[in-house]
Amino acid sequence: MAYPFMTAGQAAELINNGDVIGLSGFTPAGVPKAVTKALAARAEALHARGEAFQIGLYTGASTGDSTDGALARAKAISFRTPYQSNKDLRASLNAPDGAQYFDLHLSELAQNLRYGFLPRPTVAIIEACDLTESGEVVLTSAVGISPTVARLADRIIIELNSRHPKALRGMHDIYEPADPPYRKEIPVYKPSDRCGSPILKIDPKKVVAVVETQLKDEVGGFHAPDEITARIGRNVVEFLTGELRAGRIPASFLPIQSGVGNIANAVMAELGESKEIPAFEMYTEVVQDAVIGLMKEGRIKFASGCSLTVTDPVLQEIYDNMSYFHDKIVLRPQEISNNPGLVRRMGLITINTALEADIYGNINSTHVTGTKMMNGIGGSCDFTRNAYISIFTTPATAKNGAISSIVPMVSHLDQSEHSVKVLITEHGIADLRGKNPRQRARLIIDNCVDPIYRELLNDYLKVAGSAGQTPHSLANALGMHRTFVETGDMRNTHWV
Ligand code: 0RQ
Repeated sequence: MAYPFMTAGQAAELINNGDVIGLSGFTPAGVPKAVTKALAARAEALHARGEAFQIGLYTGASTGDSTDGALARAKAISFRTPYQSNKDLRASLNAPDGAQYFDLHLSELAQNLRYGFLPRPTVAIIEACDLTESGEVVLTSAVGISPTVARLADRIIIELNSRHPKALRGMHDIYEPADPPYRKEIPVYKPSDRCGSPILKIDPKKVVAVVETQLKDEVGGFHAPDEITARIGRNVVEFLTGELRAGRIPASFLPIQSGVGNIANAVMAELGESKEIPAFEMYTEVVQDAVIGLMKEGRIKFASGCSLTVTDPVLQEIYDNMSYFHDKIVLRPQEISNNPGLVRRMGLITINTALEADIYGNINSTHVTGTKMMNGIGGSCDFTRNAYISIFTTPATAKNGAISSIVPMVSHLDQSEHSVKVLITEHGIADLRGKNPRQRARLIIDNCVDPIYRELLNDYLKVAGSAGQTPHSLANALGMHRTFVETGDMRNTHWV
């Protein structure tokens, strides 16, 4: 059939106030960029005429500025889930009258849409590198929730992006599980197993627009590892090599999941350099720059992910060397890349980053001083709760020492003490397995807290007293946060 080719502006005209849009992509990789930007311009023009225009927005995780940024600035988003990292959207969702945002486990979004827990997407916008007349779509640098939104939506807009080569065909593994009570075991037993189809099959009759683009993924760069992130990475390596020597990790090693951001990138680089850790596989959601570097060196044998969240030069390197990378990477829907059952089955070693941890091992990855949303939980809980060993990393301080990342009680809870096995900062390792809360507090304060905060936290334990399984002084538990809000520096804290 002949598809309706048109401009991004014309395609944006096909989207109505109140539509619920599902986008391809995961993080800024593979996300549509042309129609969303045109949609933001359309919203601004309509708002200037006094007309209402807002859409609900789903995608795999975060996006880039042409999507979340442009639409947030245009006040065009009524609700958004499951994860974001754009500064303008962040400002909007933290404002009382901004976009409604709900933070969701990434593995759950597609099934929540199928179950009818969330409004059904009416329009899917899918970035593709190839599209056939019979409705075979080859996705680009990510999968995300594409299979589900393309199936549930009434209308599909394809952004056909020639930045990505058609040779990507075969790198994706598209599989949508049946819903309960008919769901079966997902047949993935090791990271390189495939259980689905290399193409996404859509109903060609639903395609209302095809927009040709050449736009690059808007993946931001990483800070080069610095002394602190390198020390965190070396501590992760020290912990894992100790586990290998003790025989608690098999000599062939186990697949690694690694989170998002600068610290995760630096930790991967240190893991790659270790002489004791054998070449390993990744079963993760975001494949970041460091993973590709280690793959070239043969340190990473295979990576299963949901996206190639790599900077453009690194993406180009993959595309220039497709014969090398094609059979070493598989991109899956996030309900498979982050599937809790598969995480437990394969025995993943998971490494994620905290904004803050408390002395008992609870983790806050999302809310600054308990109120202001940073990004979201992403897939961190999908992995942590089901890991073989779950590790959390964080620099011991933030904002030049004005914040201690380790506090008496987290101001928001994302991972509970029951799921967190190991906490690591640049100062050391707290192995929390089999420890009671008092023992955990001792290990975390002695090994992980920055020396400038050690006395303060030891004094907290004194005011907390000895009553209860998990001693706390309720008058002081959030005292470090309160002091930061009032004075800008947690070092001014005095216990009452
Ligand atoms: O602020 O940006 O103004 O400099 O937080 O901190 O140290 O650069 O760390 O880039 O690794 O991000 C938890 C946000 C860490 C990320 C988080 C400030 C600090 C800095 C960033 P600036 P760093 P990273 C799979 C897993 C949740 C999702 C997840 C994240 C900024 O890792 O979003 O794990 N994780 N997904 O100064 C106030 C504190 C702070 C603080 C740091 N205690 N209070 N500010 N900062 N600690 C991937 C996906 O799901 C897609």
